[in-house]
Amino acid sequence: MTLRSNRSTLTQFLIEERRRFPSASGDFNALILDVALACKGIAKAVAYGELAGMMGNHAADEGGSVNVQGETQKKLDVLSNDVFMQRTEWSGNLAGMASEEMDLPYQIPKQYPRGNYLIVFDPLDGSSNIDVNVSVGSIFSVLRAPQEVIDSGRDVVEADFFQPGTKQMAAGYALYGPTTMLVLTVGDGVNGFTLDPNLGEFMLTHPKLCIPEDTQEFAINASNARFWQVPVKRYVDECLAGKTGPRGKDFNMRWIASMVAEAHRILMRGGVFMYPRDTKDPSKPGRLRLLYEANPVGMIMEQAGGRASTGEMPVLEVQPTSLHQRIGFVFGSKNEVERIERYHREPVEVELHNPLFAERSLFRD
Ligand code: FDP
Repeated sequence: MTLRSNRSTLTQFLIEERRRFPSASGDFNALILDVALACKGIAKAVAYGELAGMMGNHAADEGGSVNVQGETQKKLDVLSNDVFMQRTEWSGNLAGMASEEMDLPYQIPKQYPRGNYLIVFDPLDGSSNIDVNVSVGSIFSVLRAPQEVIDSGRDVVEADFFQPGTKQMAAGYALYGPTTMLVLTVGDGVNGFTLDPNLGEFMLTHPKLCIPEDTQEFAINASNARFWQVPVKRYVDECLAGKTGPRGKDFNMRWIASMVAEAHRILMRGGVFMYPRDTKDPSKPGRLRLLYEANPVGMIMEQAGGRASTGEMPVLEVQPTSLHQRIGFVFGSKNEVERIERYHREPVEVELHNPLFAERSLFRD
C-alpha cells in the first residue's frame, strides 16, 4: 500500500459522479456512503469469525433462529442485518427498508427524519458458507420511494417495494473475501472498489467493469439435475459434451454456493450462473430472491454488458408481487444467457430429438 496514490476513494468517485447532476442534493451519495460503512463493519465481524464468537447459528433464546424464508439464521446474518439498519436508518435519506432477514418492511424510527429512498438488502448472502470460511457478501438495491410516500411521510408497506428492477437507482454488493470489495452501479456502468485496510477507505481499483460476451465456464448446482427443466438439461448436457458435442469446445464448471461470490467471478472473467426454476419444490418458483438478490445482481450484470434473465425474460422486467418472492435466475456472459433463453423458447419436442438426450449421462433422470 502506498500513501501517495492516484486512485479515487469511493467518496471522491461519488462526488465526481454527482457533478454531472448539479441539482442533486447529495442525499443519494450520503446513503451509499452509509451502506459502505455498514459493509466495512460487517467485513470486520466476518474477519474476526470465531475469535469474536461469531460462528454458528443464532440461538433461539436470543430471538429465534429461523428467518422468514424458513432458513436457519447464523449469528452473522443477524448481526449484519442489525449493522445495515443501524448505519442507514438515522440519516433522513430513507423512507423505509426491507431485508431478507425481516418478515415485513422496517419503519424508520420516529426520532429520525424520513427521506426519498428505499433500500432492500440481503445482509449476508451465502451465509451457509460462513462456518467453512468461504467468501460471503452483502447485496443491496436502492429504489426511489413512491411519491405519495415521500409527500405523506407515512409508514412504508410491502407494495411500496414492488418495483421492477429497471427502476433501481443503484445496486451493489460487498464481497468479504481475501480482500473486501464493494462493487457498485449507479446506472452508469459498474465500478469496483477495494477496501484499503490501512486507510479504512474503499479505493477505486476496478473502473468500468465489463463482462466478456462469450465464456467457457458455467455454474449450477448439479445435485438438482433431476429436477431441471428440459432447456436447462439441454444447455448443461451440451456444455458437458465439450469439444465432441454441438458446442465444439470444452467448458469448465464452478459452484461456490455463494451467489455473490459467483457474481463477482463472472464480473471478473465471464461465465454463466444458473439457479433456474425447477421441479424440486413446486411451491417455490426458484431459489433466489427477486428483490434483494436477482434485481441488484441483474442490474450489475446488465450495466457491465452481461445479461440477467429468468430463463424466459429479462429479470429486471419482472413485476414483483411479494417482498420475499423467489425466481429462477440465470446471469452472466451475454451470448450464453441469450442461448439459454433461446432454448427456453424452442419447442420441447425439438429438444427431445437431440441425440444427446438419448445418451446415458450424469444428468439423466
Ligand atoms: P445462502 O442460502 O447460503 O445464503 O441466497 C441463497 C444462496 O446462499 C446463494 O448465495 C447460493 O448461490 C445458494 O443459496 C446456494 O444454494 P445451494 O445450497 O443449492 O447450493
